[in-house]
Amino acid sequence: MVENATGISGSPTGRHRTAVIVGPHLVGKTALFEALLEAAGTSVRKKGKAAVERASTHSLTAASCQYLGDWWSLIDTPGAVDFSYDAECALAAADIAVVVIEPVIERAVAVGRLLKFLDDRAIPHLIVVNRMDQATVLMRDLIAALQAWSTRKLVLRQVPIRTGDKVEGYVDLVSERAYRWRAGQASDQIALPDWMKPREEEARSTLVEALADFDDALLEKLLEETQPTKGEIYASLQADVRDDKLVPVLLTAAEHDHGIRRLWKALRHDAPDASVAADRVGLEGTGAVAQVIKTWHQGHGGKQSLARIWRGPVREGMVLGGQRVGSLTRPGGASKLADALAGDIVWIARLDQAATGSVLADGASGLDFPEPTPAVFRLAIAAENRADDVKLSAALRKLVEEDPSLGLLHPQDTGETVLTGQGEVHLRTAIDALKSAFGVAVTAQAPRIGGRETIRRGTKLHHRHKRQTGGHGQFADIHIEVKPSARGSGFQFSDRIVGGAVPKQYIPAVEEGVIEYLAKGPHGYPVIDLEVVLTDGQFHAVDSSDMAFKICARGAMQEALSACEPFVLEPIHKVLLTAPAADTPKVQRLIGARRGQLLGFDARPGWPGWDQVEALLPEAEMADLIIELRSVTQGLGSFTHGLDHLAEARGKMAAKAA
Ligand SMILES: Nc1nc2c(ncn2[C@@H]2O[C@H](COP(=O)(O)OP(=O)(O)OP(=O)(O)O)[C@@H](O)[C@H]2O)c(=O)[nH]1
Ligand SMILES: [Mg+2]
Repeated sequence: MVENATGISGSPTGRHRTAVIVGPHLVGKTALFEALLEAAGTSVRKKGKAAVERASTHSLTAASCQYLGDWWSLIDTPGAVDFSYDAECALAAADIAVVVIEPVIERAVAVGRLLKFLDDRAIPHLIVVNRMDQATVLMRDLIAALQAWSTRKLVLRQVPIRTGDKVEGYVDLVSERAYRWRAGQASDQIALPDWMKPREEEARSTLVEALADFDDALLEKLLEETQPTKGEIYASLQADVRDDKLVPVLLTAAEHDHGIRRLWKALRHDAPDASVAADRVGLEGTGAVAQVIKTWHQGHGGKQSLARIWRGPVREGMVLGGQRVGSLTRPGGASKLADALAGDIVWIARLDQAATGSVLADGASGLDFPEPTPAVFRLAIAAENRADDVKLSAALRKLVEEDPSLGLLHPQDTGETVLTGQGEVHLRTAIDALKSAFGVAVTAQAPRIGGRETIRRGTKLHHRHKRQTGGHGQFADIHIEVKPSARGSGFQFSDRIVGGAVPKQYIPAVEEGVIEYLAKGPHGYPVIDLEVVLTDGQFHAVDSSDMAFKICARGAMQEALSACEPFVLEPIHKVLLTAPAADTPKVQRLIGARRGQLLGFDARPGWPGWDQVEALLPEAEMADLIIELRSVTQGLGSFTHGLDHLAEARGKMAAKAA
């Protein structure tokens, strides 16, 4: 059976919109996703599965459904910071974002980065305060705390009705109707309790005044002390959400299906049409355009790409941007889709060239895609079985294509394959996928540090290489002078040979031997910042050769270095740490505890409420930096870094070397 774009049941309108559910870790996003689908008659809940068993989300999940005749794609995203790039990819496809939070004032900060992401891109959004069954805070205090993290006006759309400490239902501030929640069912309309009236009126005027800020007609009415009609309020709210001027705040308890229908109605009414998102992202050109928000390599199933259709129709068999479009299905849909239209989210089979973020279009589309944040955690990996090496590199390529917030490095110094990403869980999950999806078992460990070594003092030395083994012998004899040189000067070689003591033709061989030796000094690291001078020597007319002088130079260097007090240099990085301003002292302490040198701190440009701290930190102290940084910043701190200079190792590296 083939579905067409207008669907198969109900009396569909042909409208298709995408709501992306985002928010911090464990606030109940997946519970809300499931509750919304359940209320739309598309259950994905696993029968008998206890709520506590629900796994933390590691990857975006899409589903499609109809609600009151409209098509919807819902995308659930991970809240864990390790997987935040998936949420950003999903938001690239959003007509509206549903930002889920918990009713805890201290956790308001956790949504700051996300609200900034939405504000920077002007993505229309609602805020849903979930876990209202456990709420003890006053909503106005919560909104005030959240407001610090948003440049848009946040306004309550509902106020809770409490009996004692318990929230039993809500008053809708536009319709002024009161409801009592019932588990798994539509709420009961009840009479608005008298004692609630003053609070309801206050919250309603806050809402209407917020709307009047962007609506002159409404403002005029308020000034004339005329009550705007419900229709006017609805229209004003809809326009402000569409234009991302204002953010309504709704209340749910997803685990108990409370507030779900109210949320559906808000989405249905206030989520803008697909054309609004197309304008926002700057869609250009003509003809069909699809954007891949995530690809998956699925073994025998081949590659599957989840794509937003920006301009339709997209059909199986058409060639778009040089790629043949495979079969189309809606997420969760069993049957193929004949044609996909703007606003739709579909699985496209076998787009061989596509990666996460790819745009399929003939000609320019004007679309871009969020860049992953720079990696903050790395592990050196190797196939458990050397025979899997080729399989491993192919699998790694595919993983990075699926998730560009992973990365691969091949540092020359250490020869390791280093997997980089957004945190330990991120990399462990990738390593599990290497095994489960690609059949490659790998070992993982902290990457080796690319150290160097140098010398504290110089020496002069005479070394002779002489061997008589049948036929030709080997003979070379040199005098060298080894001197430390300035940090950063690298290595210089020169000679002061006079009278052909070492014939010119052999001098390059001496230099080669020295360079070969310097690749791995007494501590096992490349030796730098020294000068070697060939001052004198002897040769033999028959037995001398390039090889003999090279071996002689290596031997001379080995002997010389042991007299030069070699020591290890470790890489020091310049690190820029970012965190909510309240956590800055903790970040500074962390730098101190890691042999770091604080360079300064400042307000983070463009990030109200955030600070940045600049410091110098030994690379050896950075392997688990993100873990501790997150633990002292409610998971919100992050950093970027780059090699600054080399300095004498004092920590683990120096100890290991001794
Ligand atoms: N009391 C209560 N618990 C809830 C509610 N919604 C979700 N939970 C519980 O909170 C826990 C986390 O819920 P999830 O839906 O997995 O949270 P999430 O936001 O998807 O988490 P991540 O995907 O890891 O970011 C689960 O144990 C849920 O049963 C709610 O409204 N009330
Ligand atoms: Mg989840």
